[in-house]
This record gives sequence, structure tokens and C-alpha cells, in this order.
Amino acid sequence: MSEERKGISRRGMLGATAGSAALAGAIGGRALMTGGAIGAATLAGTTAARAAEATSVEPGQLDEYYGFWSSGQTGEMRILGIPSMRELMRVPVFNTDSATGWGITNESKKILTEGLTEKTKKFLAANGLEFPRNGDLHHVHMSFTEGRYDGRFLFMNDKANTRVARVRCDVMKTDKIIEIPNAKGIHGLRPQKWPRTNYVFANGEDEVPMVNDGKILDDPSQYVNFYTAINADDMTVAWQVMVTGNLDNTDADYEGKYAFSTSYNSEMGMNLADMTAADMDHVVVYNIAEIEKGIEAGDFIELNGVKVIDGRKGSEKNYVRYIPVPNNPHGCNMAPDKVHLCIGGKLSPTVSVIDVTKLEDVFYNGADPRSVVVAEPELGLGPLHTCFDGQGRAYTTLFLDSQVVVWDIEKAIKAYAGEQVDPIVTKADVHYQPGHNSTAEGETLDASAKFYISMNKFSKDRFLNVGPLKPENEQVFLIEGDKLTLVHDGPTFAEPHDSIIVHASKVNPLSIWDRQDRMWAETRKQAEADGVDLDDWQDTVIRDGNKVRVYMSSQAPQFAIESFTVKEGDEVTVSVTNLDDIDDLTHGFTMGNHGVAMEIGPQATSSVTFIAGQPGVYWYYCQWFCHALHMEMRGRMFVEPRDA
Ligand code: RUQ
Ligand code: CUA
Ligand code: CA
Repeated sequence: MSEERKGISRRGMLGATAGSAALAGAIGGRALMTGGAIGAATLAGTTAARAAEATSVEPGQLDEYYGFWSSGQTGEMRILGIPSMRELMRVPVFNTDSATGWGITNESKKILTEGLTEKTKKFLAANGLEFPRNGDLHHVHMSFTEGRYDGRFLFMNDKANTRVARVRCDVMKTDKIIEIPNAKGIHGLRPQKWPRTNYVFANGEDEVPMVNDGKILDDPSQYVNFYTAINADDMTVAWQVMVTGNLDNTDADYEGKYAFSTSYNSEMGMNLADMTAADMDHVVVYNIAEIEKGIEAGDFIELNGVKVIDGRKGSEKNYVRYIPVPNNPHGCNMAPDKVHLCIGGKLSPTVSVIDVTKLEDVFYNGADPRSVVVAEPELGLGPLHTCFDGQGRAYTTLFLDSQVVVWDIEKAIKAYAGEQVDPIVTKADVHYQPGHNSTAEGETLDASAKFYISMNKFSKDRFLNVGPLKPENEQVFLIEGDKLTLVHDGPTFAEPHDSIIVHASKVNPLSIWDRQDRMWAETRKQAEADGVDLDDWQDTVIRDGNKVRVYMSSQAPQFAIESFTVKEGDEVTVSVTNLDDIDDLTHGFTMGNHGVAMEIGPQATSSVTFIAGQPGVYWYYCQWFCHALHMEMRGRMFVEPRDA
């Protein structure tokens, strides 16, 4: 592309943005003019006192809810206590972690590598890597049983490397990561809500040639996108649907019939001007039963080991339908009334409300796809995501206005039908540029109207200046009838992308590992072959050519082995079993100057393999403070010269 061309498209972009804003101003003026002042959050007098009371959690007290947070480009999952917003834990997923040894231990490396395609493994190996160094974790969602969180698993996407991961809620550790074949840039992700999470749905955001092997490059007419259904129980790909237009966010209904995706690039444009050219883009509706029937009947092609149904425009059959909605839609949120799907307009100041009970007519009776749109309220500039309180109200983030708008779904439907009603309940300022939002269990049948959380992309001047890179800002509002009251600002490192709020009664993690846990099954197998009992005291060193396997148990404040000897260049595997079975007594194993560290929880086994460095004495030590004599919990590795 020439410099001149670049210049033109940049101007084009600015023009388009200004144009949309002007357009929005013209048609959304009413909302804009009434919005600003009404709901501006104030912290005055008695309100402040009540707010503080309602959200404060006294020292020593526990929060009522868990918050499960994505971290965007940090690649980890975070656990918060809600309403206090105290950060309770970070769970490494797509990142490597210095504290716990995620990406360093054999157990975690297995999880990080086994789900990669052979092609990717080869490509990474050529770059000296075993697995990708980064991840971009946007969306965390819990498994459902009959429309409610069931506390079994959390699922999450990696947009950067096209992966989907699962975290076990019993130990809060990642247990599966798979790369999704064919698709590129897994973005939207949602578990099936009904009857239970049999599938996890995942959107590929980026368009690529159907067979992406380098034969087709700059020919977008041959690009497609893939919608993926993953079997939640074993984390394998069940099927994919090939579609026209890209895919952004996704959700599923409360009947197990449909899943939905937004597409901001129905144009299949390859630059900003082309991606925003059309007035209408679309929502893709997937008919789960018809897709399953099609797979059963053999109506698919096999691409890289995946059964792919053709749902592109012109060959949709009864597999998919395309519902036109305005202008680069983004959020895709199913209301807990089981009927209404809310689509954030982004470039349009509207949210499109789709009545999913009307989809039957579109699939089977030739009804106009637009007939399922039952409301399209003008709410303000840059509507992105919507959450719900279970009482008929919707809360939509307005990115450009830096506000949340609270609106009434039924009133919006009446207004669309011509009645003179204003669906907007209130607006409140947020600081600044909100993306996602959450209410307690708002994407489930247990949705409640207690708190509203706004995840804001910018904090600007809300906190002490920490340099050019600022934290983002998460805000908590109290919902009291028609009013939202700001009660908490919380700075956070990149990026508080999305969150779910789960009642504490639904999550019951262990405090001590089960010795038989599958996490270290491979290490257990090797130990058995070596005649070592991993459940008993271990102080065994096995020599096997230039491989050395060191088995040691640990009990505060001691490792079972004070020292061991290897040769320079030996491949050393150290397996540590924490025999303490006391709450909150985690040990660690860090080998000095070898880039090796791992966490070993109570009753857990962890192992790590490394090449012994230059001859000399190396100390290993426990890096989790475990005892008054924690500093003394250390030992030596003697590395002999190779030819000695
Ligand atoms: S998408 S800010 Cu990555 Cu969650 Cu809408
Ligand atoms: Cu064991 Cu510190
Ligand atoms: Ca578009």
C-alpha cells in the first residue's frame, strides 16, 4: 500500500468516525440531551454512608460473591471478592508465571503444549519455543446447569493464539488448553446454558482462506470465518460452521436451541473504511439441532480433522440465519427473561433487541430475518455490552459517552411498536470509556440487582500518576431502584476486560490437594517405574544415563534431600511432594541460577526438568514462606565437570 493510500484511509477513518457521531447525534439526540444530568452518580451525605455499608466487607469477613476476571493481554485469570473488589488470586492460564512455575513445571508444560496442533508445534519449535509466550484472555465464563452457574469449570479464550482454556474450580488451576484449528483469533466465548454446558462456543474473529496454507494470500473473496463448538467435558472440537463475515462476540439461549454471533465485518473488508462501509452488518444465528443433524448425515467437509458445516450466505440451509442489525455491532448478551437477545450497536447509538422465540419462523416459515427485531432503542454513543438484573432492566455501556445507560426492555419494545414511552431509566457517568459490565450472576437465571460493575479502559487522572502507562479502572455502583451510586474505584493492571460475579455458595474449592489428583499422573507413572512411592517419604536419586531423576518430599521446614550430585549437561528432573496436609501450607522449589521455580501445594506433587549448568555448587530453596525456618529450607546441587 502506498503512503498516499495510507493517508487517505486514515482520513477516511476520521471522517467515518465523525460521520457516525454526527449521525448518532441526529437520531439519538433525545437520549443524549436527557441523559447527562439525570443519573450522574453523586456521593453525598446519607447515600454515601449507605453505599459504604452495603459494599464494605469488614476485616476478617468474607465477600458474598466471587468475581472471575479476565486480564486481557496479561493472559491470566483473576479471582476477586465482591463487593470488596479485593484481589484474591491470580491463576496463570496463557502466560508463564514466576511464582507458581506455570510454564516451567512439567505438569503445566504438558497442558500448555498437548492441545497445540502439530503445525503450530513445529512452527514454535523453529522459533525455539514449546508454547506461545503470550495470551490475550478476554472472556471468562462458568459452566452452566439449567441456566445457572454450577461451579464446575471456567472457560476462557486466547485471541492472540487462537486457543480456549478450561480452569477446574475445585483447585482453581488450568487443566486443558486447546488450539482451535481453521479459525483465527478466538474472541467471543460462551458456554451453552441449557440443559447444561455440553458445548463451549467460540468465535474466530479474523478472516482467513478456507485452507490457510499460503496458496491463497491477498484474495479476501476466498476468506471465511469459523464458529466453533467445543465439547466441554473433554475439550475437543465438536464441529465448526463456516460463515460469511467475521465474528466478534457470542452467546447462547436458555433453551439449548440457538447460539448467536455478532459480526462487524459483514462487508469482508480488509481495512477500516471497508469494514465500516455498510449501514447494516448482521447477527448470525446457529441452529444447534440442525447442525448436529447435518453432521450426523455427513453434510460436512473435513478440514484439519474438524467436521465443518457450510453456513456461508447462499448455502445456509437450516443451519444458520443472518439477521441484519446496524453498524459494526459488538456485544451479544442474552437476557435472563429467556427471550431477548441484546446486540450493542457500537457505531450505531442503538441496541437491537431480538426475540428468540420468533426465530422458529425465520428458520422454517420463511419469515423476514428482521422480523425478530422487536426493539432498537437509541441509548447513547458507542453501546458495547449489556448486562441484566433479572427485573426487566438492561445496563448498557456507552464507550464514547463514558456512561452506563439503564433501560427497560419492555418499554423499549413498546416504543418500537409506536407507543410514546421512554425506555431510558437513568444514566450514570463512569471513568472512563467502559467496555464490559457485570451485575451479580447477570448472565444467568439468578441475575440480581445488587451491584453494577463497570470495566473501564481508561483511568486518566483518577489515580496517582505512575508514568505513561496508566492502570485501567473498575468501578462498583450500588443499584437502588432507579439510581446508580458510585461506591468504588479500583485501579487494575492490563486489562479488566470482562468479569462474571458468582455467589460464593456455588464455588467450593479444596484447601488441600487430593494425592491422587490427575495433575501429576505422568510424574506418578514415572515414579512407579522408578520404584518410588510418591505418597511416602522420598529421598531417592535415580541415574539413567545422562538423565537424573530426583524425588524428594518436603515437610516444613525441610526438603528430604539436603544435597544431590549431577554432571554438567545432565537432564535433571526434580519431583517434589509436599507431605504437609495443613491448610495454607504451600512450599516451593527454586533452583538457583537455572530459571526454575515451582509451587507445591499441600499434598501436591510438582516436577520440573532442566539441564544442569556449569560445574559448581547451586542452592535450591523454598520460595513460599512456610515456617519460621523457611529461610533454612534449602539444599545444594553439586554439578561435577562432565569429564571428571
Ligand atoms: S470484547 S470491550 Cu474482547 Cu469482550 Cu467488548
Ligand atoms: Cu517451605 Cu518455605
Ligand atoms: Ca461493518
